[in-house]
Amino acid sequence: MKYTFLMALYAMCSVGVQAQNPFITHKFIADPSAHVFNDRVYVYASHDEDDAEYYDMVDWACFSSSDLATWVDHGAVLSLSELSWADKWAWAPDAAQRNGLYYLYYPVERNKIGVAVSDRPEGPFEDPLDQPIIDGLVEPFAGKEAIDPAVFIDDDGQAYLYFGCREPRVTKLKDNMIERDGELMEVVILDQMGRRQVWHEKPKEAKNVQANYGGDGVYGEGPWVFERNGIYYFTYANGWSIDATMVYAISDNPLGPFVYQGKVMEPVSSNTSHGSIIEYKGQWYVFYHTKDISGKNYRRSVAVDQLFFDEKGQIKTVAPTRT
Ligand code: FUB
Repeated sequence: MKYTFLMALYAMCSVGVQAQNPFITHKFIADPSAHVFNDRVYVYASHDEDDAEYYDMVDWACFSSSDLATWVDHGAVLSLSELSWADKWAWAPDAAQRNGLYYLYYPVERNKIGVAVSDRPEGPFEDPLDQPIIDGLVEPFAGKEAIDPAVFIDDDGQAYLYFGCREPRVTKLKDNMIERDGELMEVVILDQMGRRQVWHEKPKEAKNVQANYGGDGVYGEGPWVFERNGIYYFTYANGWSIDATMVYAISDNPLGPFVYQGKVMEPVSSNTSHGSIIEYKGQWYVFYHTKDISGKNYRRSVAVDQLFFDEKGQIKTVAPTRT
């Protein structure tokens, strides 16, 4: 039944050339986590409801492409209705590949992260644990949000799971990818002078005045990690307001500390800015979302642009392609 449904959704959605953004237009899709699996780009993402007035998402989406121009919609790869331990808020997911299996990491209810497994990158994924691997209600950082998981597997095979809102966290994963290997650690971000960049809650009277912008290098949400030429890049949004955007810090260690460098891209139209970076066929790309189609922050659409580095490995700030 489920396979029949997915096969029906396995319709090609031609979107023309890659420069046309957003590149998925038949539904609202956000928080794109892109990966290259088997020479194909897979984008795992949130699925904003058509009439959304909040982030009340109920399932997770996946699209794939071999040319970034023509995309296959794989439908819902996992839904809240399939989970026994979560009821709401199917937010920004990520995925990883290891030992012939694919792992989907997904946050729910703003405080828990689960993992589901499939033998195919496009799913369907199933939850083998029947419980979260991160539970923000019982962890030492209780009160902060366990959202926005991002998995990075280093060349030595060690996998890391990053996540968090306002306070970025990381934990190592065991080789089976469904168990943590050790405690949660803070991801430390420093400025160029070596000073820690820490989110400060704004006083109530400051609401509406950049209340949800942490400061240039301050972590807000949406972590992503990749490695290039021995440099580990930690990218993230420095808040969720029209002033916030995707920025990055670098380190020689995937656990940090990371030193803030600057913007990955200029602010997008939506108040949230959440994306990912991959290399595909020799070209680097940044995936992100905007509200360019709907004009609504809760109804977002995914976009992709080329990304370039200078000779020192600094990211050249991307100007988002607008419709
Ligand atoms: O999609 C829901 C939330 O919006 C994500 O968790 C954040 O990163 C922001 O994009």
